[in-house]
Amino acid sequence: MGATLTTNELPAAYRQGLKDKNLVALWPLMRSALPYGKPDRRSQPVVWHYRDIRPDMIKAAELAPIEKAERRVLALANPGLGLENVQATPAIFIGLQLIMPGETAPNHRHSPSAVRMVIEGEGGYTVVQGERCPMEKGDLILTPSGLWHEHGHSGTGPVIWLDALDLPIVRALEASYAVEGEPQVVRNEPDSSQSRYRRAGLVPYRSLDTRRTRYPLLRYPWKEVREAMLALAEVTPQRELVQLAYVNPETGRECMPVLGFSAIMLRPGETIALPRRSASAVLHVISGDGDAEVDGTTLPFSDSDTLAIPTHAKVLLANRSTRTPAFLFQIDDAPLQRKCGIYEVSN
Ligand code: 1HN
Repeated sequence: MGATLTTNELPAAYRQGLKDKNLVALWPLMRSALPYGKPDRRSQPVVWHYRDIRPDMIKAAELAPIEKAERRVLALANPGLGLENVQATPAIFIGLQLIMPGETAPNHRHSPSAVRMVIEGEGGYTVVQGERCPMEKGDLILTPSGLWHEHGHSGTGPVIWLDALDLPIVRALEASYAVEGEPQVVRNEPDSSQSRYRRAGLVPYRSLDTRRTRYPLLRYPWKEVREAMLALAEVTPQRELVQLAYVNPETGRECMPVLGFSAIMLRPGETIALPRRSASAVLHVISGDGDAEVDGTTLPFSDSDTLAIPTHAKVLLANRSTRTPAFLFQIDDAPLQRKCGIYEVSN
């Protein structure tokens, strides 16, 4: 393939004529739109250490009163994508949110979908569409597009959680907006992980016949996910990844349309490659110490750290402990990529 023409090689009058008519010659842009062989990526492999962020979170309680902040969030922004764009990866927004005892983050709903995972503190809860979801460390709580949600804190000490949203996608579609609402009326029953969907493999009978609820399960308690991971690890051969996907219990498919969620366990002393995928990802360390080698960059991680993994990256994960497992929570854009027909996996 020979060198392609640049815009400057076109006669000035022709260029001006195109501009005046809102036209653009594609041939000089072809290679940046469609790079050969592999995509150009601006996203960098990044690690955000919780120990560095925590003091800034606590300080935010003074600097940003909840009444004025609406949501007290520090965004984990990938420098390769421009900090002002608040993207951890091109599809994934990640923030850390702080709520203090007695505070409430007011009721609202919005077009982007969100999930939360608690990092520290007890007594936090999120009400989603009238369902009160307690937030214990490691629990995954969904607030899908359009569902009312508000947060509260009835315990002591700070509560800090990780927020993940498909905001960059919804913003790119110029479809991002929110609506504020009155406080919700909370249903007097436990969340559905403790009632209707108490156990994997069992669903309310009528769900076989009736039109399915789109989001039947909003809370995935870590206590149960952890037990399931330990049991899976027992039967998973060495050199095979111990990984569980969070799915919709009625469809068995991904629980949200754009972002996907899974838990990874690194057994004591284990070093293992992730499959190489076209999806970008964020890894959040629920517990453990180790190293992630991402496209040749080594990122050390400990409890509550968060890492950005660019699309198509080569990832090697190592658990530094020979005694305890490490647990990682993975957020990726594989569901969206599957829908677009662009999802690829290789080993
Ligand atoms: C949002 O609504 C929440 O509801 C958290 O807690 C983080 C980040 C960007 C836009 C909206 C929440 C958010 C957000």
